[in-house]
Amino acid sequence: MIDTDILLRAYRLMCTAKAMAGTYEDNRPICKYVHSTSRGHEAIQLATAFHLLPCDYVSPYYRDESLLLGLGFSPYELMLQLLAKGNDIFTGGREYYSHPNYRGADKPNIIHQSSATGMQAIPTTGIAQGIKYLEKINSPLLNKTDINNTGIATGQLPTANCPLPIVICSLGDASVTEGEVSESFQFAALHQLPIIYLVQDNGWGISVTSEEARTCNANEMVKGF
Ligand SMILES: Cc1ncc(C[n+]2csc(CCOP(=O)(O)OP(=O)(O)O)c2C)c(N)n1
Ligand SMILES: [Mg+2]
Repeated sequence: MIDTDILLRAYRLMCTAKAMAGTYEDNRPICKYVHSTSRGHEAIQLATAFHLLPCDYVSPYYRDESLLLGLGFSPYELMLQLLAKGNDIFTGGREYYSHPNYRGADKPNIIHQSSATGMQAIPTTGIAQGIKYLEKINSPLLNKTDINNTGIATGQLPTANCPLPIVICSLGDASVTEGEVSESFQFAALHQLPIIYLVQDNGWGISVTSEEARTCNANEMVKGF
């Protein structure tokens, strides 16, 4: 049973995402840069965000606006990137909307995003490879999250309160047809890396339907691995 406080937090953020999408649509002449909203994807994105700890790594894609809200970024912070403002916290207004990067003790780490779809797969899989290596040599460099203090902790071994980091690579269904993504899946399965590929399957890649673009979905594809 999910705690009522968590459900209320999620519902408020879903309403926030809906209001933001409506605001962008209503102000097309101002929001003239490319933006995709998280409409219809809110629940999975918020559920993902709520599970993440500051020691974790996440590579969201351009549709993961609700995930960013769930991590604690504010609508104002996100809109600074939408409007290409110099004080955008991610890239100083040099990237499309919802292309974040972040390195701080309070939230999971986000590496820089490319605007080419699926390109986060290989570098993000590389993070998982690095984490596995640090685990293997029991390195003090491996950051963990002290759940009681909700801060970063370093130390030799994971404990119940200091779990090991996890990596999330978020993808759309159409990007999974790309070679880079296949290469990442192969490598992660082969080396059993600590990564979750979150594929948000909305049946579309812009104007191309899933039937026009692929023979199977991501789940059916990875069963072969
Ligand atoms: C390498 C590359 N090819 C094409 C594009 C143009 N493009 C942007 S979004 C997109 C569709 C991606 O669909 P999907 O991965 O299913 O994500 P969705 O938008 O449906 O969530 C395409 C083809 C791109 N950005 N990068
Ligand atoms: Mg899609």
